[in-house]
Amino acid sequence: MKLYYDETLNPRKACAVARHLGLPVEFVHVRLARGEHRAPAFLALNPNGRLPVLQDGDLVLWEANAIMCHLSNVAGAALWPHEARAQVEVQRWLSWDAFHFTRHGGTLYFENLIKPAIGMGPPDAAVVQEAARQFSLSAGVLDAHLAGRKFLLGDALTVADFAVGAALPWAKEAQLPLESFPAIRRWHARLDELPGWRDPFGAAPLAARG
Ligand SMILES: N[C@@H](CCC(=O)N[C@@H](CS)C(=O)NCC(=O)O)C(=O)O
Repeated sequence: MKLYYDETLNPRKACAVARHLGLPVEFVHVRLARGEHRAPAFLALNPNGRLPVLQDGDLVLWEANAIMCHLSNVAGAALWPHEARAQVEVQRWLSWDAFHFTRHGGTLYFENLIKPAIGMGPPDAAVVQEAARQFSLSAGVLDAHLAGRKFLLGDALTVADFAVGAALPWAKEAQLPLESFPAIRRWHARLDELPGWRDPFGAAPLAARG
């Protein structure tokens, strides 16, 4: 399997799951800042021109959430659960995340971190203010849900944790307003105990990882 990635938010989900599961994945670094995702060869894999992309035999899969589920299936793991009720719960959090939590967290990540880093100018203050407001509303929902739970579905770690947590490693640089949400901070610290989550882009061979 080949996993095309850069060290950014959406590829992080797929890389972290691949490393967490210890799968024999070849990591292919596609540098967004150099425009490598707009090369014809890459667009032939993903016409959206976005990362991550997974190539597994004749399957070419884009969308980080789908890639995480596929990797879990390949490993015979239950990060994408086998049981129907749990699948629906995971799907609920993936949808919520895409439309609310990481949608607005992603905007803060883009405005406060990516734009200045690639010379697109300073953050747009109005966009930042509205994204921070929306992010805080969603964070309140998440914080209440996580109080008394280890992971989003309870005791079992799932792809939903990898998705909903995706922006948190950049919380400081993206200026995510998390001060009022202790259960989210505790959950993030728990995810940080997983080597694959903590270091998804590391260069060491997978076999050498814990
Ligand atoms: N919905 C896609 C989003 C992928 C995405 O936007 N990836 C960013 C990197 S975090 C990207 O490749 N951006 C390139 C561009 O916007 O030109 C997914 O979850 O995989």
